Amino acid sequence: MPHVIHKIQTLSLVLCVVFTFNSYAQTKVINAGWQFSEDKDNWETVNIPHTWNTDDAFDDQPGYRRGLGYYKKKIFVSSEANDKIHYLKFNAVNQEATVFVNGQKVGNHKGGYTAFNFDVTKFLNYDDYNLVEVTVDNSHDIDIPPLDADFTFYGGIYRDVEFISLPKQHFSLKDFASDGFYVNYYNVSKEKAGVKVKVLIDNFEDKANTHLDLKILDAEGKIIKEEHQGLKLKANESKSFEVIFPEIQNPKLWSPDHPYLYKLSITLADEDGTVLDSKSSNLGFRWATIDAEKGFFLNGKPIKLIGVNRHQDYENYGNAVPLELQKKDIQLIKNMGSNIIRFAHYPHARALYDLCDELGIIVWTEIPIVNKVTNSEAFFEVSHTMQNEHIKQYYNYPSVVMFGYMNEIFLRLAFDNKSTEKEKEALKTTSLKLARELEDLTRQLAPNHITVMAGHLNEVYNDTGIADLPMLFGWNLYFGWYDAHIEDLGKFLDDQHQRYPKRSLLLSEYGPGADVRIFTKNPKKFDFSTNYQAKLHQSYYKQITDRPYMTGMTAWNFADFGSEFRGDAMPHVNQKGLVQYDRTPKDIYYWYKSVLDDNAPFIHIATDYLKQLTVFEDDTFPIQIYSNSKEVNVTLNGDNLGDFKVENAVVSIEMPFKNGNNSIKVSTENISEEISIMVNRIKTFDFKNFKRFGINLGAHFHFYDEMQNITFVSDQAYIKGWFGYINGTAFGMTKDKNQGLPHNIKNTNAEPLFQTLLEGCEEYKIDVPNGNYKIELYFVEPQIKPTENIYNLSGQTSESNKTQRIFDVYINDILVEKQFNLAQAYPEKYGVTLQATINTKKGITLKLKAIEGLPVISGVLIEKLD
Ligand code: GCB
Repeated sequence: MPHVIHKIQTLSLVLCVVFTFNSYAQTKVINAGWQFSEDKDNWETVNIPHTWNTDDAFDDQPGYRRGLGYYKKKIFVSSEANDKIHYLKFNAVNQEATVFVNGQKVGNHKGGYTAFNFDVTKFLNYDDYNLVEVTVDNSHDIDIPPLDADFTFYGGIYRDVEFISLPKQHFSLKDFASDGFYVNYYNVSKEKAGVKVKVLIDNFEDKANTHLDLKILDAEGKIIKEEHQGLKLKANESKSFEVIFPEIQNPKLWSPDHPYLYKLSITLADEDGTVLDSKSSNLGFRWATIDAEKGFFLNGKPIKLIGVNRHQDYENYGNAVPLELQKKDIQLIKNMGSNIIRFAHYPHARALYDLCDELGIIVWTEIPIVNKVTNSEAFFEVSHTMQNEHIKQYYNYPSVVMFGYMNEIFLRLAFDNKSTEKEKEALKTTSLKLARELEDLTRQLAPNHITVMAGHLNEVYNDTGIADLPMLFGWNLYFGWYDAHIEDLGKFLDDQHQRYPKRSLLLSEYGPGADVRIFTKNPKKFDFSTNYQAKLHQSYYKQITDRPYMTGMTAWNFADFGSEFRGDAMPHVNQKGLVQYDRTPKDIYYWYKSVLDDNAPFIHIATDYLKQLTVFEDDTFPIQIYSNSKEVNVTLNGDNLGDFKVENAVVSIEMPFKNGNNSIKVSTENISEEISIMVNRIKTFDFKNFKRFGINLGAHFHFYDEMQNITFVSDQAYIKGWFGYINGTAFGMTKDKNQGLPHNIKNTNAEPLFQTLLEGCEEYKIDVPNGNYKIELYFVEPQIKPTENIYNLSGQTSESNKTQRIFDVYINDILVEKQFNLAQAYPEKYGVTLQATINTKKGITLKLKAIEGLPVISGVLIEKLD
């Protein structure tokens, strides 16, 4: 899929330099005007957030640039700041950064998703420009997680860079780049709640006397508690202090429905009372518990956790996404009615956790140890550092309830057919060892949080005992997609629950791929139709809410996201989102809103993507209506179809559409929703209501092609007076997989047209009336090298017969292509279009005469010329 990038220049967002004066502590965001180069010869000016993979991770060339990127920028430091301590802070650089100031190396950091900083004081020149250089590397590195995962590892400096100048006494920045203080709670109940704060102070000069001032303010800004503490600091000492507030009586509790926040403010002042440094944090009083039998409880009340996973990237931006856009995600997730987000598979921007505090969304956050581990000291060390950074930087957000550290750690092992049994056992042992260490570390650093881990459908998580390490185990389950049937979910979970009754469970991932260009009245497994997406999610929701022991479920994924090697209906993108890659909601988003959000009456008619729906003769087409009401009344073109009971937030109605514009109106007692939908009703195949007719050969679904603005209808066996194949079979389709060629097809954006095809079709008839027609035929050679893409259905490759395929193409006995040999004449997986104009008095018959192998064909488009 060639990907055209329209860079939106959000100048106001990226060029701003923000100065925050915290008395004497000063933070400058230095995002604007960096020089960037891939080779140190050619430089361009860029702004942070930046990545060099926005384009190449989506083009027709396999792979994307994983290597070095160089950044440099000059910053002026005035002599008025020469008594300060200066830090450079990077909020995230993927994935390894080496930082230089004025030509001298100041430090190196490994890991692409957490913040780090360096004290650069001794490298600076005052009243002068100082050169900051950063060498960034996103190459595969066996010592840095993630080693392997289903998302694109965009390289670059993609979160804010800050230049921080501090007086000689300040809140420490040295504890894994945390804010230098940690909020803990004690005795939290409806009646009372206590706060204790651990503060880390660094003193960079002779002994000093300072004061700590801590205040708790309510949501209106009223001070409700205050603590002072005088501190004596020895020369060059780093010291931690604990300040304990007396309990607050009758606190307002924090929950998704009532996310009441208090504020903590901390200032550090010198002997004269001059403020040196200040910090603040949200405070939220809440307590969370889990019960293997009864599920999740917040503040003593049961809550079914229902929400989404989120990846951080965004169409056309890679991971370098303006924060304002990212914040809209959190708002969309809240508006859908979610009460939980799993920030997968790595820590996301901290501002988003702030928003979760404010909006009332419970957070599961984790570090990116995904699919496999390396048995090296370095890998273990980086993993430990990452979890330290993660917990210390994200500790104070009341929304963060769960800290995790591994996802599907045995995935590669499960698909490994090269290693010996001994090697596999060794890998299990190493993974388990790391898991134990990280579990211990997490419990030690975050004793009041719930520890979590997610696994995939495999007994190895039970057999090794790894699933019993965390307090809550998440299953990522794709029944009805990669595995068996939608209905198997509940059976699997019941079995697990029976076998491991003490283990608390969450369904941490589930969902099918869905492309808004694909729709069908007959949804099938692995067809990427939005209809199948609706079917799976609606069933999963019921299966989970029917089971009290399940703490909850988080859909995979909130939004479509970049995964370079994927061959979904839109290649390079994992399309399991509830919203598209540009965040336009798919219909399923509104179904979730209907089932989860009862704040206000809501109706959605799921027709957003039915572009140029075609129905034949007296056929109907099923339309889903989503609502949080109990009953809805439906009219079609003014005819009352009746009152319908809404079950599981959905009503499905077979619509007897007329040709042309149809109006559907849905009303409940107090609201109504009306949409109009264009329908092509074809009573006879006469080309009167329509000029063009497209068929998606080998497919059971319709495909709307935006470029040509036409919907290719699903295929059928020949019906006299209409169209269809005389012989041939749908290539690569099985009962478990209804996408023929799960690959990027070069030279086209219309993958679903090419990915489904007929093989061995020697004759195809289209009974058009007499006249002149332009005909386009679409082809792709499906025989390709096998891949190791484990995300495109377990173990199946799309390699067909190994012989070459040569055939002559005839339209009504006119030879339009002789000895057509796609493998010979075109690159691999290349979409080819043949065009012809004909005059016919006997309909259209396509003949693909085999010379060698079985002929293939992907689609037909016919245009009546007069
Ligand atoms: C999983 C992984 C996730 C993938 C997802 C998928 O189980 O945890 O990273 O993206 O499956 O879509 O296959």
